[in-house]
Amino acid sequence: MKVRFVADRLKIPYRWIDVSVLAVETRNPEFLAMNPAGQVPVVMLADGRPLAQSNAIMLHLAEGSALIPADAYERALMHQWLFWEQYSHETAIAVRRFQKTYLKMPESEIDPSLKLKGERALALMDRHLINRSHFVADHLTLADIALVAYTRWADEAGFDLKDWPGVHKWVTRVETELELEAST
Ligand SMILES: N[C@@H](CCC(=O)N[C@@H](CS)C(=O)NCC(=O)O)C(=O)O
Repeated sequence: MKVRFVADRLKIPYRWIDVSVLAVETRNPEFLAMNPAGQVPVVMLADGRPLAQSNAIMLHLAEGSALIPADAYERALMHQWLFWEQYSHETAIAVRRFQKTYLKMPESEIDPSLKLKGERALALMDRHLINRSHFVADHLTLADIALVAYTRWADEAGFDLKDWPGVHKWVTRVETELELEAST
């Protein structure tokens, strides 16, 4: 969805192809030729070159746009959040959501450390958002888009965003900016 949000925001035309992880379509030879890691998302650029990893794709699509701050320090801060999202956020909230919602695993079978890790991530975001409208600078950047993608579905991962009101408010703001249907 991060890739789609950026493409829609920047009015970049695309053809969307659903690939089912559950049906193991990510292991087809044609898919592996595009991304040997066997993961979505992957894009095929207009010239036929593939690119994987959601944040790498966003960075490529958004080059030269207002979604990437012009100021070098602000740009570095945006990267700081993108790296953090991959290591400390997605690995807890997205993984729990996948296990609960798609694999339908009972709570007792889910690694309990994922809950704690997700709560820590949401608490850190909540603290950061005190007196801030966005993660970096005072406008929408890729940091917001990367973080909102799974945060807006945190309830499906077993987190109630009402416990982190700053995050909840920010999700609503970013959803409005991206013209998304409200998730909460
Ligand atoms: N860090 C990667 C994570 C990609 C990822 O984990 N994709 C999952 C679905 S959300 C997937 O394709 N899993 C299939 C698999 O690993 O076999 C990114 O942000 O693009």
